[in-house]
Amino acid sequence: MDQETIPILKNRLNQENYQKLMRIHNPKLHQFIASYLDLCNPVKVFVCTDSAKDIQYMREAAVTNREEAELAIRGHTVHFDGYYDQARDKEKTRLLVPKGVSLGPVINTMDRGEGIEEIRAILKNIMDGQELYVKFFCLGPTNSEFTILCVQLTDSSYVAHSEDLLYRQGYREFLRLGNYERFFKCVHSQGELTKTGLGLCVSKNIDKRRIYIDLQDETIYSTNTQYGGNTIGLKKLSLRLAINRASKEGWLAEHMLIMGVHGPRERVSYFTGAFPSMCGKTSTAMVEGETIVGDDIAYLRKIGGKYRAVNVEKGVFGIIEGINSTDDPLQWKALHKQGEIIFSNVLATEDRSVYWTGKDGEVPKKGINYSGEWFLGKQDREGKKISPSHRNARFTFELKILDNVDSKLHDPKGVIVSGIIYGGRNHDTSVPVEEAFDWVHGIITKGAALESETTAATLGKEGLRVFNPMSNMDFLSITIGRYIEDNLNFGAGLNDPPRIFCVNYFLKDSDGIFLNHKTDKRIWLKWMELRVHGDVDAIITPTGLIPKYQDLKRLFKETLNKNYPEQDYIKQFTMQVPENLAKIDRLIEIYNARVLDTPQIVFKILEEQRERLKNTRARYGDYVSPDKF
Ligand code: SPV
Ligand code: MN
Repeated sequence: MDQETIPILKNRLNQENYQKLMRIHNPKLHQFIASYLDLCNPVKVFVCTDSAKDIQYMREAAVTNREEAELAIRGHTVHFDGYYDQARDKEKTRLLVPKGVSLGPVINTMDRGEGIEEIRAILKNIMDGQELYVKFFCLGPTNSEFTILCVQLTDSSYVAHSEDLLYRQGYREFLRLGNYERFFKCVHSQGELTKTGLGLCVSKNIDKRRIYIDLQDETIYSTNTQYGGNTIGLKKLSLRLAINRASKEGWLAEHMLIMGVHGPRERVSYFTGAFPSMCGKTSTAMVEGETIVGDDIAYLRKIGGKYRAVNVEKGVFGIIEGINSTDDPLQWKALHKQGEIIFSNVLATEDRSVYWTGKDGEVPKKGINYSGEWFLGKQDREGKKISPSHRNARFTFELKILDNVDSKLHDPKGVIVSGIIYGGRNHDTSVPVEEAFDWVHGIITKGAALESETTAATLGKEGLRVFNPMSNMDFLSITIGRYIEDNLNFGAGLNDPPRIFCVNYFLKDSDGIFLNHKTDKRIWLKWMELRVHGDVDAIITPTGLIPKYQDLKRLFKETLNKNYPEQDYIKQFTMQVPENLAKIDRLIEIYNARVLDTPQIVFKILEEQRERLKNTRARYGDYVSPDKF
């Protein structure tokens, strides 16, 4: 061991914390911690074990440090991020790569040497006068082939508290594994603080916000920010490390939900699902009638010829906007229960409760939010109306708070996956649900072809189609071509590869009215579940396999007790040939111009689909009713 390590630790940690750390026989871990104590220079260090007492310490610290304020319901707290610190900072999130390495024109990288030098300068003495928390976590279930251990250093008790809700504790795993060297390392500092509403502290020096990910040393740096997506090292920041590691080792790390879909005779079939933001991922994962394993990140491995998945997390950091008692009964109930929940960037009301946009009931006239004192009609410096809660306002809770958590959440072997869902968003192109012909066709025309359409509610122009392969674009740490290749290869060697589907909840008619109700997704799930067991037939179209009317009619009746008129089916499942051809043109353009290493097979499969669409058009015209096939 480095000569310096032990004296530094002895000097900076009190007896109790020093002993907690030394119980783990891991020189590399000790050295890592010592080096950042030296650099960041906190006044105090707390080493958090998995004990209830230590977890309680973190919970209380978040309130006493004024990073969270207690609400009327026991266990509920509110946290604010700074006005300009409300979302992931894509520009300042960089992958550090050694000289000569390129990840293509789309992925944001930076020279490793320069990045480390810059971040070390920012980190120097950044924790002056602050307490540093040393936390141990486990990505994936403990004691499993999937497990990756992580250590998080942070001066934010909100970050530490959030991670306690979102991830499995890892101190015991570190003890058990002893000299385990392949842990992920996360260093976070919120930097200097300033006060906002309720006297809560927020990061002050947003100009020095940096999120750097060192792929070589598997280390994450995050500074001068609090927003979870920038600071919770174990979430999307570790996902980038995991994608890189997985690619070398032949498994996959995906931006995916995992859920149990309940079929006939108590049969449960597991699905994974990738949806870009605002495409219905969380509402699918938590849908009534099914069970949830995870809503955000999955690790996937081939074990004994089977495709197995685990949830990397054990909690949810979910968007709260729009949650109401009618459309989201399970989330609604969970959010009103006693128990640990952190509400972030919502409106705190006079009665120490919270309001978010779209919640049942009236909009309060005033309260406190991420802009400070808030009142109806308040505008920001640019004259823009400030809504009571931010569009990206969130809740953080443990999955176990939900009534429909799946019993296999912590299974170290994971669940066997029988279907994969890619969920896009377009108003005019894709049918509500469709199965791919096979693995390769699915990965390419469903996964690698994922797009989401910007809406009036998102920034920028409405109706733009944003390319987002497997909904993982923001998190890729390998080239796009290699990532698609990894996904294609994953199917080989599986005894019975999962069927691949796509869904689109956002189809509209020519008057701009949605063609589906929010609850219709329950029917698509039931249909997919029957398909993976070969229990229903399907209709072959140029783009895939679609449901037969009679099967959907029966499922609507059985599941929702609803009549499903044939005219609705025809409208929803009409093949939109010009729009599908335009989508192929867009994809080929992107894969030619913006991806430098597109596997040839991508073009081949897309061209074949184009041919099928053209033949259909020659025979039946532009818009083809499903009964023609
Ligand atoms: C997402 O944006 O996909 C999220 C939230 O799940 S964040 O942690 O910000 O990535
Ligand atoms: Mn996500």
